[in-house]
Amino acid sequence: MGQHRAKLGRRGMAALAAAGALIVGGGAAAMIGTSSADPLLPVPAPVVGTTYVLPDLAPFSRVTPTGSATPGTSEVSDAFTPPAPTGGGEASLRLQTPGETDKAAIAKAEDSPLAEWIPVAAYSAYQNEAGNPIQFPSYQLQVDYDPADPAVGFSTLTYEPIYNPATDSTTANEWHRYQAGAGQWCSTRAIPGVIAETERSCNATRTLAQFVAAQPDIRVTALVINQGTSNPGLDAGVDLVTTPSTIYDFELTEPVVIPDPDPCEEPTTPAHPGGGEWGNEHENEGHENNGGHENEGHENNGGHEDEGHEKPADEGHEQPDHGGEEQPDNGGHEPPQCS
Ligand SMILES: [Ca+2]
Ligand SMILES: [Ca+2]
Repeated sequence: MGQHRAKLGRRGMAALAAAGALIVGGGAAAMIGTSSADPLLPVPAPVVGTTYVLPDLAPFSRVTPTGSATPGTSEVSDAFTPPAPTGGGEASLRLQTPGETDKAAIAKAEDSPLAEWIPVAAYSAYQNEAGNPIQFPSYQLQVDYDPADPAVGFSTLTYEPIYNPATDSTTANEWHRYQAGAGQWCSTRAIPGVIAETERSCNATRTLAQFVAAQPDIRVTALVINQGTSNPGLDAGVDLVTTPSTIYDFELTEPVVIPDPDPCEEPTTPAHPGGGEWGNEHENEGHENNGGHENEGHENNGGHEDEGHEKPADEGHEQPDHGGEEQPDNGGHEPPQCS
């Protein structure tokens, strides 16, 4: 959008609004056109690589609790206020674990070096209600530090605000952005060189860089968004889960994208004062039909007919010796070209 805005700087707000790719969620889409008083301002186009996760949760799957764990709930919801973090649309993933043994988790397979997650892993989270106010959903990575041996190397690394009190706010009823890749993680299992047996089960934390340093072959095999067990009374949200390959944006419906209109046919272009059309026929843009221009330096100065009348390029219209011809709102003369 920034590039677009710069190019269209001369063309006024109406043209700017028309030129921006508009993206709105299903709810807001219904508002378009209901009132001319509603400002229809351009909002950022989706970041390349955004993946919308709709109520079926694909490409994630709900994790079935094992052992003594009992199922909590996981669903896409717009119930929170606000329903999503800034830039996260109109909904989020809502996780609820009312009971002590309740567990709500969704997961998807991954296959990439753990090192790739260090600069990017992040998520936004929100706490609506909590039995313990420091508890939030966690960002988990299942890893294999010995990919060559099927019997060795599995663990689950967990990032949670409770392990990162120096950087992570846990204030309720507002969205927080947690830079997991830069923070402290714990491990369910011992990992040689980085997590001792006494440190497993989240009795110690390390940075992802420390895991990679100890186990250079360590790979991520799954991404898990988890809440519980031992999170009774927690009702929380997660959105904009960033991984090395994409950003997962949980939404009730696929946002509507209104593509850029053709800049050559936009209705905001004013009528040509000489009755011609903008941008296409240069010979009709003030050279012959507007009258007087032939006496303003085209024929008398010599050579100008070649510069402005026969070449397809627009060069003649921005030059000072054609000064009287340049229009202040001439949509056809700035890139992108309309030929
Ligand atoms: Ca293995
Ligand atoms: Ca969202």
